[in-house]
Amino acid sequence: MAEPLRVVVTGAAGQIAYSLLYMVAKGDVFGPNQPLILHLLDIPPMMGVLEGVVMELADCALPLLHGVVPTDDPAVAFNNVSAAFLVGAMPRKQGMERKDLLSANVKIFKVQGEALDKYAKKDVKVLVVGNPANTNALICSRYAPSIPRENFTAMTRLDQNRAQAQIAAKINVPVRKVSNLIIWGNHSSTQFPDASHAVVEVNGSVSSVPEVVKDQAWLNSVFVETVQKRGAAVINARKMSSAMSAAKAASDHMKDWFLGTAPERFVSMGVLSDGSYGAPKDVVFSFPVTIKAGKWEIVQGLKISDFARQLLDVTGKELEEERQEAIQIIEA
Ligand code: NAX
Repeated sequence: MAEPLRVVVTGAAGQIAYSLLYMVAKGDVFGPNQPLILHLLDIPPMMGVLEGVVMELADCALPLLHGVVPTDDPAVAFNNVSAAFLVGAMPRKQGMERKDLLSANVKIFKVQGEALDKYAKKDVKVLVVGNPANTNALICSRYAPSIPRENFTAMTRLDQNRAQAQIAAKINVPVRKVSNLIIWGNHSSTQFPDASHAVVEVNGSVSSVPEVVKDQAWLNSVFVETVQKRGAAVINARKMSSAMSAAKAASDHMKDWFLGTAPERFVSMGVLSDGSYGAPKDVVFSFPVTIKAGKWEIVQGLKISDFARQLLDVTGKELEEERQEAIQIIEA
């Protein structure tokens, strides 16, 4: 059997981690033959709760789980890790705008960037889940100069999975039949969920989603808004933010990053922008990517309609504004 891989989950006493830790520890992400040592980071007041999580992980009697390291010390948490799920942050509460979160959260990601730089493996793959995820990932990468910037990504996979579920329901096919949905831009209400390049398998043949849906007005309005506002809808119903689905999305993201995407298929990830599709450079922007041997590559050459262009510009502008605000907060 392979050597155990060290994986850190921050916010380990929180609600997303409660689902995520089980998925990771039972092999959903790194495969059924990869033993793991889980490092669990949270803040000092949560150490009691974390102890309960550690007990439950032990009580799951999971064969792949070779060790658990609970801690409130980033130096211990990030030591020698190959993968990092940065979940810990202040979650969005009912009625709270994402921008309110920026100030509280960018400082956390500066500290964690510095700790990754000092203690993690140099090829660590970092997935930022904590909001505002894109800008937190950007800040984190800036404070970890010894780690390649492409190793810092932000999660828009939950939005992609939500989009996929909406399309599957509309066409009335199982969700696994639908793929190549794109989330462009920020993980916020300005994101652009785009079905124009999506495909659906019907009776063994692959068709374009817009051709099957035959309702461009719905794709440009109800579909986009439903996905954009799904997080708020879950909060309204549950009185808490998405957790099980967020954990599943984090698993999907990291699994594809480690194990690669299927032929002809792409997934969406917030990655450092090189200006593709007219997006602003040097922000973490969600693009469609393919992944091979642990390296992502932005899918090129997709046609962008005038409608899409407008929405891409809006979300790009928001990310530039967030970057500016974040830098001001940190430098103040
Ligand atoms: P919880 O409040 O349940 O858990 C967060 C945990 O993080 C808490 O245990 C807290 O003590 C811990 N924490 C706070 N500061 C920390 C620090 N400096 N180091 C380590 N741990 C720290 O929130 P939860 O529902 O689990 O959500 C976590 C984050 O995910 C939030 O920022 C939330 O907004 C974000 N989300 C991101 C999504 C995405 O698609 N990118 C979707 C789901 C979710 O809303």
